[in-house]
Amino acid sequence: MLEGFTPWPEERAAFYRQQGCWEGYSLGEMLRKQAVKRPHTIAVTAYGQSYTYEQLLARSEKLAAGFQQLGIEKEDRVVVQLPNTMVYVETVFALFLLGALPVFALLSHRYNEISYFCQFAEAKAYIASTTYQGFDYEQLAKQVQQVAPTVEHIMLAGDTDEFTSLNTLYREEAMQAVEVTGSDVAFLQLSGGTTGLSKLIPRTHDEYIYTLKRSVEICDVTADTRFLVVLPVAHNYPMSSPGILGVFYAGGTVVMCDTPSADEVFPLIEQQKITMVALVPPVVIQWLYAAKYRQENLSSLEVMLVGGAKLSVEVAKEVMPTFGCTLQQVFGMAEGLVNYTRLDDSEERIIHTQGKPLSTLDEVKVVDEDDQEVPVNTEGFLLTRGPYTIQGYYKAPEHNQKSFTSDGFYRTGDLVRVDEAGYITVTGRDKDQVNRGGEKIAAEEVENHLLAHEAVFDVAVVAMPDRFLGEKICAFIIKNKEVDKKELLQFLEARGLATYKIPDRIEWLDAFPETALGKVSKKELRLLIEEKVGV
Ligand code: OOB
Repeated sequence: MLEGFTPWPEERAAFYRQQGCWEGYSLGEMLRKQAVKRPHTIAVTAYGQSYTYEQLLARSEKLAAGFQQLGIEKEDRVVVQLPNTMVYVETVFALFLLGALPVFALLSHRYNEISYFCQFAEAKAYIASTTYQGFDYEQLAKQVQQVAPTVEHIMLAGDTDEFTSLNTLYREEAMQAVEVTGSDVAFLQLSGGTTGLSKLIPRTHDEYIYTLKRSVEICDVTADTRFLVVLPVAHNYPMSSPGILGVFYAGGTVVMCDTPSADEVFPLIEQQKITMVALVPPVVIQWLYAAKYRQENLSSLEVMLVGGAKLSVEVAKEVMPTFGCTLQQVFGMAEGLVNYTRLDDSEERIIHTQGKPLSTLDEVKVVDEDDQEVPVNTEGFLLTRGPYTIQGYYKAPEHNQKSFTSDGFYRTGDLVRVDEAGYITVTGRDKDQVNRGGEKIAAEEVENHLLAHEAVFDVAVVAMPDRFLGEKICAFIIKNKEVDKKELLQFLEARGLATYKIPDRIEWLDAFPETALGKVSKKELRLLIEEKVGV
């Protein structure tokens, strides 16, 4: 078993198997099954190039053979930082076939994050593009190489002199078979993080495939589904709720695009007869606006999933009349629990709630400060346990003590209300995090970087309301010598902090408001900035 992975207690694992949740096969096997069942169906289309299930499997196996020749083996960690492209899909399946573990980095991650993932996961390899959207990942790879001695291989999509080009790794000779079972860890996802750097989330093949199976049933994904992925596909949501893997599970077609911009996407929806999309709230707002002036025929759209951050009731109300498709809210987390509104739910429920758990075996508790359950329809902290919610972060025993109860419930840090029918409404958050249009930022991480600047005496990072993104990052700073905002932001950039974590606003203060216990009152700071921005 992978070191640093917290397994389910034996009794509960046996129960989930007996209930038929965990079926014992791997994600690589899932693709193999589809390649036999529907070899000639198009699995994925990206920028004019399409692969059938048979072709996708063949390409992934060839790449797996190349990885194998380099010495990449089962349970080796491989940091993957690729855009929504064919190469992404092939790379990820090649690693699944080998039982190697992708660590899903985001394109916006920089030196700070990538070097940490490589070091912490003791990665054997790092896979990225050479350049993408103006950023030089080859340069980043050089810097990472200096500080991550376990990284033996750097492979880039594109031409590279310094490193290995992924193109050169596709082998004609067959890969050697590797036994990968359902109970093996499939990959490491990133947590939004509440303290310091992101935690890594180990997910097994069994439990992930179970989420695909249930998501496909609930979202009605079939072999006829044409799913458009526009969000960064490394996120748990576009990957599996139902996401690209759900579509592969059902034998449908994934169309990949690397921008959610309506100008590019609307023509694609018309041309590709897209039936399903998964969006975050800011993209919905942009699409609603674009729908007023754009002329494309979007009538093929049947379902629009929206999640990752709270969708306001006002925006939710407009989706169905504007796009003529069903809105499906999804409230999930990379740690596990995923909730959906159901396609046949009343409009009232679809607009006002974030759905109910994907499985009847998901246990959901809403508790007060003392971990006591609160009555139905009362706000409280959401705790959960179930057949696909992790039992612990990767190699983080201390953090796990805080994040899980003694009987294995995950403390989500979300404030919710649950109604008589089990439908959840997200009412707030009890974690020190900013949810910037679906991207999660741990306040403490940004604070630590700012504190490293000599002019910063103290700092508190909070969420500030934003009409479009829902929330943005505001850093309140007490300075001990003159410094301007621009300099501080450049300082963060130079430290290699991911772009989405750079504060949107800096406010100077002479002192911080305090709680009765003498701690910085972030609640008051939030009120202060709310008043200022007046959203
Ligand atoms: C998804 O996963 P993560 O890990 O990026 O973020 C999880 C957190 C939740 O704990 C919650 O705070 C927030 O994101 N969240 C929502 C939400 N969906 C996620 N808050 C309010 N309303 C929603 N609909 O974001 C994720 C993973 C799988 C499926 C969907 C989203």
